[in-house]
Formats: sequence, C-alpha cells, structure tokens
Amino acid sequence: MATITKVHAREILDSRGNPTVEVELTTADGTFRADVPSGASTGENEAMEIRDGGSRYLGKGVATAVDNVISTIGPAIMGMDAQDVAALDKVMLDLDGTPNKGKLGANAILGVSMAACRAGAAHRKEPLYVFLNRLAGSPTMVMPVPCFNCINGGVHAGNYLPFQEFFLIPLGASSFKEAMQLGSETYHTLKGLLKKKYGLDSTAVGDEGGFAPRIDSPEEALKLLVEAIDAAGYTGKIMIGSDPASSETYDKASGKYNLDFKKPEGEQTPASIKSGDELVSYWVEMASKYPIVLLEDPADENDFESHAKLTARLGGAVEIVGDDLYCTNPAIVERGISCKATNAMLLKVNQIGTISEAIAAYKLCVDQEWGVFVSHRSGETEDSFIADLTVALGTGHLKTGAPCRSERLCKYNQLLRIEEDLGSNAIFAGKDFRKSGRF
Ligand code: 2PG
Ligand code: MG
Repeated sequence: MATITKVHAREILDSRGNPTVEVELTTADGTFRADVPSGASTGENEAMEIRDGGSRYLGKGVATAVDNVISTIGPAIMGMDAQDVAALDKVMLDLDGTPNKGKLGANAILGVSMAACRAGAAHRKEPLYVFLNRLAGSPTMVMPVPCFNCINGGVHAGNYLPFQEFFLIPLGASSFKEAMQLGSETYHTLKGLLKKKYGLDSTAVGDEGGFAPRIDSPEEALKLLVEAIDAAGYTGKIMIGSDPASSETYDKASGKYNLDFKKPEGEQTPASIKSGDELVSYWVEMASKYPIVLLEDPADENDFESHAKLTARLGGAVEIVGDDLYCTNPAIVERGISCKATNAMLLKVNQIGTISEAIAAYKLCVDQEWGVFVSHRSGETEDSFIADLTVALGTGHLKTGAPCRSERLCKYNQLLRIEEDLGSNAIFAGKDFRKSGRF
C-alpha cells in the first residue's frame, strides 16, 4: 500500500505570472508533486477555481486553496492508499459537498488527485502513463497527433484577431517524433512569412506560444497556415484546425456573434456581426476552402443548436469538439450526446477537478464513438501530467500550444520520451486521430 504520510501545498506562479496551486504528497516511496493549470477563456460550468480576492496578487492569490489542501484535505486522506485514486477523489468530493467544488476549490482538489496518481505509479514502479492506463480500464496506449496552436488571437493575444487558436495538425507524420519536426519546421517557416508580410512586431507570441500577428481576419490566419505548410514542404501531411473560443465573441444581449469584439466600438463593422446560422455557414465555407479537420467551440457554450447544425453539416469530415460547451462534465456531455451537438469532447482536467471524473467523461465519449481531445490551459506550469494522460487514454490527439515556450514544450518533450520508452510498441494515431479509446 502507498500510505499517504504527508500532504503539503504551496502557491507557485503559472506561465502568465499568476498564482496557482502546487501539491506535494508524501508516501514511503518519496514525495510526489503536481501543479494545477488555469484558463482565461473559461466555461461558465467549470468547477470553481478559488482565488483569494483582495489586493494581494491583484486578487488572484490562491492562499485559501493552498490552506484547504493542508488543513482540510490533508487530515482527511492521511493514511489512505495513494493508488486508490477513485477513493481519494470520493473523499474530497464528499468533503467539498458542493456541485462545483466551490467549498474546497477545484484547484485544491485537482492538485491532490494528480499527485496521488504520481505516488501510485511510483509505488508500482511504473511510468505515470502506465498507471493512468490501468486506472482508465487499460485502453490501447497511443501516441497522439500534436495540434500546434501557431497563431494566437481572442483573449490570449493583444491583436484584433477574434478567434483564439489556429492549429497545425501534422497527421501525415509517421511518428510523434516526426510530427514534432514537421510542426517545428512549419512554425519557423510561418515566423519568416509573418516577418516578411507584416513586419518584425508580428512575430511576438501570445499566451500559448503561437504568433500574434497584427491581423484581424480569421480567414487570413487560415491562409497563413496553408502558406506556411506549403512553403515548409508539408502539403497534404499537415492539416489545420481552429478553436475560435466562440463564447468570447458571443453577445448575450443581442444573441449574436461579434467578430470585431476586441476592437474599439468606432472601428467595429456591421459585417462582423453574425447570427448562429450565419456563423454555421461561415464555418462550412471555411471548411470547403481550407484543409480543416477540427473545430473546437465553433459556437457559444449555450448554443447547442448551432453546434448541432454544424455537426450535421460538417461532422463527417471535421471533428467538432465541445470545450466550454461541456467543461469535461459527464452530465453536460450527456446533453450534447442527446442532441448530437458535437462528435467530440475536449478534456481539461481542471474543468472538472478530479482525475476520476475526467476519466468518466472520457468513457462516456468513447462509448458514443466520439473523439476526445486532451488539452492544456492557457495558464500553464512545468507539469507534464497531460502528456502521460493522453497516451494512457489513447485519445489520439492533444493540444498543448505551439512548439515554443517551455510550459508547452514540457508536455511535447515528455511525449518524445514516452514514444522512445514504448519503442517498437508505440502506435502513432496519425490519420486515425479521431478514434479516441478505440485503437
Ligand atoms: C481553450 C483553452 C486552452 P483557456 O479555450 O481551449 O487552449 O484556453 O485555458 O484560456 O480556457
Ligand atoms: Mg477551447
């Protein structure tokens, strides 16, 4: 048994320079650490991330969440077996007792849940991905296609580009290692193109390491990706995708999408205001003009109807992923299933707050033959947990930013190590990236 003998936590800083929770869990096998990520374009139904408020760290401190780990969760789980992640998660859920982890904080609970997985793996003397694979019921382990967010906009960048993320998806590579090379070369080719077209200040990067050029048209971003792929020599091997994070463009008062939402009012144009149906048609047109294979949150988080219309029209060729739409919450995913809103779910561990519940949401999707797309947050740390998780669950693809900045690269680099570790047993998802849990 991996008996828990000590539970500690501290406040550290994330990639945006904001406080976040780090947990340390001690057993006879050592001390095991986990860091909690944090989003900017968060879904309304995400589990609660507790921030202190007040003036310290401009209200963003996490001292309360840290204290909840040390003073409330610690005493309750002392002496328990770290390998039994389901039991630990249940104790924390019962202690919290709220529907959204509002008492202890998802940032407190998740740190413990992740650190327990590490302690459990160490006790069994196995890599984290092997431990997580068993925890999920041993699906086939698969190396994912990395989806590189190479152009940043939305609330992740200081430009007028309304959509948040534009991905290079190297599904034609033959291994994860080769996918990294294709992605990196194309990223640097894109940098050259941006410099030539818009000047040096368009090569600065956004929160996830992608470039944040001085452009305001999403179609221009799609064109740039295609141009970079062609110039790098990877036409047909690298496809593209986007996470417009549409809830950010949605105006609740008018019920319309405003693609100029970042511009000062005087600079906004009537052509940039779209109804749900117009947005659906817009995406259908974009998918006919560009090699798009994945769209995440193409409409607002409460607009199940537009999602369903788009899935009906594009769902065969394009993976339609619900992120803010579902918040990795099995109960909300059920709603999406019943109205065929999408054909895939984004999996972010901190949206739901325990590893057990994230796995439950994953299983629900696998049963429906939906895709599952593992994701980082825009505020990240050097913790590479999700790299092991995506392999363990065989999700076939993950996104963790551009091939740039170490809080993104630590996940991709861990995947390079895992592929080497798996050796000739490594399966790379490639064109089958949508077959999550069904390899
Ligand atoms: C998203 C994420 C991660 P954030 O919308 O998918 O890329 O952004 O963490 O800000 O919610
Ligand atoms: Mg998203």
